[in-house]
Amino acid sequence: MPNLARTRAGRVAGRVHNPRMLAEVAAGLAAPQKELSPKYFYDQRGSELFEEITRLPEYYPTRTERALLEGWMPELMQQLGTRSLVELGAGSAEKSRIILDAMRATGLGELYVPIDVSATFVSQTAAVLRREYPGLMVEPAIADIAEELNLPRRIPRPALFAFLGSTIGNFYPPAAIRLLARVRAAMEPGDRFLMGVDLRKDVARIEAAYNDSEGVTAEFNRNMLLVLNHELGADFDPEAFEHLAFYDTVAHRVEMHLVSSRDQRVTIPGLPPIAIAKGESIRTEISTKYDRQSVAELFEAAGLRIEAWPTDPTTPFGLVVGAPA
Ligand code: SAH
Ligand code: AVI
Repeated sequence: MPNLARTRAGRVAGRVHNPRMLAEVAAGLAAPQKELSPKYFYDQRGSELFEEITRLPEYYPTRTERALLEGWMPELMQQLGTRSLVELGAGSAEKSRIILDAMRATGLGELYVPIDVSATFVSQTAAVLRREYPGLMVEPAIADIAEELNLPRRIPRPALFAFLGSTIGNFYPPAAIRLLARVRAAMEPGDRFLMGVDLRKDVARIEAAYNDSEGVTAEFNRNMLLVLNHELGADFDPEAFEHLAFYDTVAHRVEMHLVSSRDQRVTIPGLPPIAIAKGESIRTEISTKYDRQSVAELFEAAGLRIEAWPTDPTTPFGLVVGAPA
């Protein structure tokens, strides 16, 4: 089965049965630089920790993006006449409400499709939104967007596809291009794509956002090991790993790692024991930072073009509107 959320249900008679996740984790931990996908951050606790991150003083992206959306959505929605909002990686849909409000104000909004790998979280979000927006159809889709979008069959058009929060930056370029090409393939004439991108800026400011003083990001990072313990029956000791986040000025991205504080051996049922040396790390996330040129290159490779980019020079974040090329 292609996505984490579906496989998460896969416990058979008390035994873990999640072959796809197991294979992915096995490959990642066998690589010279051990690596796990950031999609494994987001169980219920991980999603809550991310929400906490968005409220931290150091984590500027969320509040900056929100201000841009507030300033710009009413006019954009008037222009586009959007009937459906399809949102990738929607999470709690906190900022999506700004788009939904603007869509409601036009009187044209019919459908909201929040897509997320975090099944319980997105189902809760959908239930809350149905109460907040009577008259709006809310049809959540559970999908690993690296693999599929799992869209409903009927989507009233024109639709706005949205991918907020700079989550695109958590995908390596080939995967990011495949994902955007998938969005492009789902678009019809008149549809638009709205993407939030965190922009290159002062390194100290970026690094502070991923090394907050309250240690919430560190807890979010370690939570991935608890997800593996729960889903795969692994025996990671999160306390035996230190949070590390730094900015790579050549690749223009933050890297998050978990660094082993001692020589240790981890057991995951179905795999040979995994030796992790003191000081060795597991990379858990990249968070790429963009400029206009790098976004244009991604879009071009995916068959999209930049139609509008309403940043102002003082904001360290971009909201890009894309259209089929
Ligand atoms: N859009 C929200 C949430 C961002 S957090 C915001 O801007 O604040 C990233 C969200 O993407 C989480 O809800 C997470 O569950 C989801 N996500 C991460 N990787 C994913 C994947 N591969 N497929 C689907 N959803 C994913
Ligand atoms: C979801 N994503 C865009 C966040 C980011 O900034 O890359 C996840 C995150 N990782 C650490 N803090 C927040």
